[in-house]
This record gives sequence, structure tokens and C-alpha cells, in this order.
Amino acid sequence: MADVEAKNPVLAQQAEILARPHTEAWDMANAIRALAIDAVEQAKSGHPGMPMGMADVATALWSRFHKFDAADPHWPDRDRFVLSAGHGSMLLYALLYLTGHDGMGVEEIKRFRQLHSPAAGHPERGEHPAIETTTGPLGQGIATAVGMAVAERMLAARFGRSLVDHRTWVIASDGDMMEGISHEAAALAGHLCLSKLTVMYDNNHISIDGDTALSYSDDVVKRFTAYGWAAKAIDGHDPQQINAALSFAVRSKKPTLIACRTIIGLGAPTKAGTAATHGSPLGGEEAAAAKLALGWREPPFTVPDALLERWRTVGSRGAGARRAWLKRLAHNSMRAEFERVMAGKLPDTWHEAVAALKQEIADTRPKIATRQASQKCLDALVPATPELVGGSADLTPSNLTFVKTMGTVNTGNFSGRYMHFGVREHGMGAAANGIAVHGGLIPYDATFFVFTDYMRPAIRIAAIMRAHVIHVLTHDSIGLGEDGPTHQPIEHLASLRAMPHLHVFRPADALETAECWELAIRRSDGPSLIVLSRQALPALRSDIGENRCARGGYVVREADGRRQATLIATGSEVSIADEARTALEADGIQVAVVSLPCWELFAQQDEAYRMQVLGSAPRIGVEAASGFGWERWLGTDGVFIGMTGFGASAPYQDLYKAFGITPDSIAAAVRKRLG
Ligand SMILES: Cc1ncc(C[n+]2csc(CCOP(=O)(O)OP(=O)(O)O)c2C)c(N)n1
Ligand SMILES: [Mg+2]
Repeated sequence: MADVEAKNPVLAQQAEILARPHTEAWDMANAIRALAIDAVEQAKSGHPGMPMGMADVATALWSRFHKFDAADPHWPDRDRFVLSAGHGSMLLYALLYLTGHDGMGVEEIKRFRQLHSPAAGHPERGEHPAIETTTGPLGQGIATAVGMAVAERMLAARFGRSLVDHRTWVIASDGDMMEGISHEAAALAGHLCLSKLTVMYDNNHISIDGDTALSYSDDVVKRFTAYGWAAKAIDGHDPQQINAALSFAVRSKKPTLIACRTIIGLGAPTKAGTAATHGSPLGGEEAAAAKLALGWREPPFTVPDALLERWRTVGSRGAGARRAWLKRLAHNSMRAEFERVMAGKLPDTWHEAVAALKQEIADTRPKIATRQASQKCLDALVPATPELVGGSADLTPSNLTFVKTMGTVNTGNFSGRYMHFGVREHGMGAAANGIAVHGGLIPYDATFFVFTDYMRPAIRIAAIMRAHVIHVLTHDSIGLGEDGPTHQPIEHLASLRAMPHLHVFRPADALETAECWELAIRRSDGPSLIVLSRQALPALRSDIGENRCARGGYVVREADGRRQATLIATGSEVSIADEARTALEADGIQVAVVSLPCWELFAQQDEAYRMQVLGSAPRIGVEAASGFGWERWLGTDGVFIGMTGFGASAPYQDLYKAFGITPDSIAAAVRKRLG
């Protein structure tokens, strides 16, 4: 043993920890460790090290502090628990099983990482009601939790503490801390003084490549202190220190970070404290020896009755608090409204505001930028939809996303509905996810379309989770003009259209903008992007009977006679195509103009409708963006007019000319195509 310890000095520390006098909490934590070991062995894949290292912290947190009732994982005033280090998923599944959650029995644990098991490789929201958010991409969880903590404060400001008074707990790892998004999220949380947010940081000094010293020498406690958090370091295997730190967190007037020094894979006789326990099964021999060292003598997947009973009492610890809360809810004058927003049901009258706006647009036919039209939509929707909350990553005057009556959120004041996220697109996207999955609010956020690159991982998680998040993305093409190629999106439409579950809307005028907003508000099974122009666009339509964007694409202007060509465009290019149509019709060439504001919805229509819209005449696609993906609508003999490289800095009218996206060039392309 001395030899092994010389090679791996952590083993001496491990020996000291194993030799400590142990209490009941140790046995409870060992149940987590044993289940993690067994599930990973059985699956022949997974991450045993983190659950083994953080079992003591998780046991203290769940058995004394985390407010939940396993009988009702939907209880709105439960604390939220986020396993940011999602690779340690067995930690969460073990906790859910041990505390008696329906749908996470030992059979599910035995099917860890198998098809249709709720115990998936990484925690996935929707697989089990007690999985609050999907994690795995490091850093997302901690930033999502910031959104959850914001949602809690906003709802508490609206409904009062008797209905909304819960905490957000996060377990995060070295990788979470290294990721840039954790910096954005932690800075925002510190600024907003989210005192009910606590991060238990698994400070195990190990990541995949080995010792974190290879790449990481942050003083995390100092870092978080500088962000305005209360932070301290503890021994993550000492229940007394853990409990004291958790009590400290509950008392703190600031968000808290507890850096828990742990040993990854605690118990493994040779591999503990090394990256070898991070993401592979321990192996039969090491696994057996680990259990022996921990004092665990049960067969695989077996927790002794008395210990399971002890854990089950933890699972019902919150039952009394939940019953008391239900009584308070029953007598609360805002009960109906609270239940409505938590159920994600829109107010009965929300639609009237949209209808009135559409009528006004139809009557006045404004020539405005679609970002301005979006502002009008928000002016109508915000008063009509109290659960709608918004924000921008420091581009409010450009995104046009603020409505005066909203009031702004700031330190100590969460009665407002608008957040200044600062220049933190990635953190903003994840926070919006957290607000959405918390329940009770519908978040929209905003930035320039080009900076979706900075928030794409959060958009992707929302898409996987089917979270109801709306992204308002202005300055959508070379049409933004002088700011030049760094700010002009080219490949963004194509790349985001490639993402499953996402609805990418690019409205062509004010009326389409209202229709797209309507669809985004109504859509509760996934995120929507509303992609908007900086430049003014003429009104194309006045018909408001039917939401024509709902089918994703439609004929804006039919050909005067038999169609000889179909011009298919989106957003700002629809009116350019429409001008080309006028010129062509004057020449006796009969063309239709199709607007395709949402490809995903159009793709869902039946073949007959799509054929009727796209027609059998030659198709010409027009979009001031990359043509990647347009073959889908144009077929192999279609023509695409758009961008083939990056943009340039100039007034936008000059850019459209320089890149050949004009009525003339479209008309010329049609003539050429028709030979
Ligand atoms: C954004 C992102 N990059 C990379 C990975 C792959 N990955 C999974 S865990 C991990 C790091 C492991 O170190 P740590 O976070 O300290 O976890 P521990 O090994 O201590 O459990 C990496 C790079 C990931 N999940 N997410
Ligand atoms: Mg680590």
C-alpha cells in the first residue's frame, strides 16, 4: 500500500477519511456511491468518480436543506436542484431513487444509460419530473440555475413569499468553473445579489486530462468573492463542515459558493483521486475493493432496508411544508392567476391585444423595420401577458425590446419584468432557459442575430428540452449596413435552421412580425427565434383573417396568369422579390412571390400545400444570406440569389447592389432561367 500511496498521494488522504469515525450520514452517502459504482459497471460506461466524491455533500444537502417532497416533484415552491456537472448523473438518479421518487426505481437505475431509461447518460429534463433541467455541456447548469433563481425572485415579487419562497442549489465541477459561461452567470448572480442561490463546487482538482493544475490555477473562492458572492472552502467529506457551510449559505445575504475539497472516486483503492475514475467503470476488482474500503457489504443494487427507510424519510421530509403551502395557496387571493401561470396557460384575453395590433397594422400599412414592428408587438403583448418577461444583452435601444411599463429588474428589486443582462449572450441564453423551466414565466431575450454564435449552446439545450424561450434577434443581414462583416449574419439562418425543435422566424413586414410573435407566444413546446431587420420594409399585406405565417410559407402575390416562375424569399428580401415581380409582370412574365418566414412550419405542411405554394414553375430563392439549405425548396434546377461570402461595411442600399440582391438582378435571373 505504501508504494501505491507514494505514487498517488491522495490515497494517504483517502485513508485518513476512511478511518474517521463515521455517522449515519456516511452510510447514507455510501448508498449513493455503491449505486453509482454498480450502475456504471452494469452499463459498462458512465462517470462513477464524481458521485463517489460528492456523495457526502449531496447527502447533507438533500437530507437537511433541500426542500422537496418526493410525492410531488411538481410542487411549485420546491427548491430547485441543478446538477451542473451532468456527467455525474448517477448522483442525481441515486438521490431520486433513494428518496422514493416514482419513476426512478432500482429497475431504472439498473438500466442506466440504456434506451428509454429515465436514467440517461446525462440528466435530461422530461425524462423524469424531478430532473429540473438538462445538463452535460459544462457551465450550462450553473447559468441555467441563475435564471431559475431570478424567476423565483420575480414570482415572489409578484405573488408574495407565502407562495414563492424557495432556493436554488447547484452542484458544479472544475469544468463548470473553467467554462466562460460560468463567469458570465456568476457575475450576473453576484450583481443581482441572488442570495437564495448556492453552488456546491466539487473542488476535486481533477478533470479528464488529469490534475487541473495542468490548465487551471484560479482561486475560485476569491473569484466568486470578487463577483459579490459569499464564498468559503471546506472539506467536502466532513459532514460537520458541510452542514455548517450549508447553514451559512441559507443565512447569507449574497449568493454563496462553497468550494468542497473532495477526492474523486472516494473509496477506490488505487484509482481514487485520479482521472481514471472520471468517466469509466472502476472495473470489477477495483469496484469490489472500493465497496470493501467504504464498509459496504451489500450485493449490487441493494440498499439495506433500514438505510433505505432512512432515505425514504428524507424523501418525505418536505411533505409538511408542502401541505402547509397548499393551504396557503387555497386561501390566497391570487390563486387562480398563480395556477394559470404555473400551468403555462396563456390568459384568456391575450389574443385580443394581438388582434387589435394586426388591425392597426392592416389599416396603417406602416413602412418600418421589423425590429420596430416587434417593439409594437411587445407594446401590445406585455400588458396582455403578465408572464412575459424580457431582456437584452446590452442592446436594448437596438433590439427594441423594452416596454416602459415593464420596469427593470435590479439588485434587490425584482418587481420589474425587464432584465439588463449585460454583454453576456451565453449567460443570458442559459438564464432564459432557467426562467422558462422554472415555470410561471415566458422569457424573451435579445441580441444581434450574429451573436447567436455566442449563445448557441444555450439555444441548443432549450431545443433539446423543448423550453418555451423566445429569442429576439435584430440586425439580421447585410441590411444592417455600415457595421460591416463582423456584424452581418451570413450562415446563421442556415445553421439555426439545421437545429431540431427550433422555429426560426424571419418575418417580411410588420404584419408578418405580429403573426410570428403570436406563434412564438403560443408555441410552448420549444424555442422560437424571431429574426428581424434593422432597415425599414414596406407593408406587403393587409389581410388579417388568418395567421398566414402559421403554415410557415404562403403565396404573398400570385402570378397574374399561369405562373412562369416562383420567387421564394424571406424577411427583407420578400419586398425586393415583389419589386422584381412588378417589373417582370410589366414585361409579360408571370411570376408569383412566396414568403417563407418559418421553414420548420412549412416543412410540417402536407405535400399538396407545399406544392401549391412552391409551384411547378422554375423557382428562384432570394435571401441575403448563405444559400446552404435552399436546395430543399428550389430543387436541383432552382436559382439562388444571396450571399456567397461575408458582407462589407457600407450603407445597406449599396451593399444590396454590390452583392447583387436587387429587383433588377432577380428579374435578370428569371429571364435567364426562362431562356
Ligand atoms: C462544454 C463541455 N466541454 C467538454 C465536455 C466534456 N467533459 C465532460 S466532463 C469534463 C471535465 C471533467 O472535469 P470536471 O468537470 O472537474 O469533472 P470531474 O472529473 O471532477 O467529475 C469534460 C471536459 C463537456 N461535457 N462539456
Ligand atoms: Mg473535477
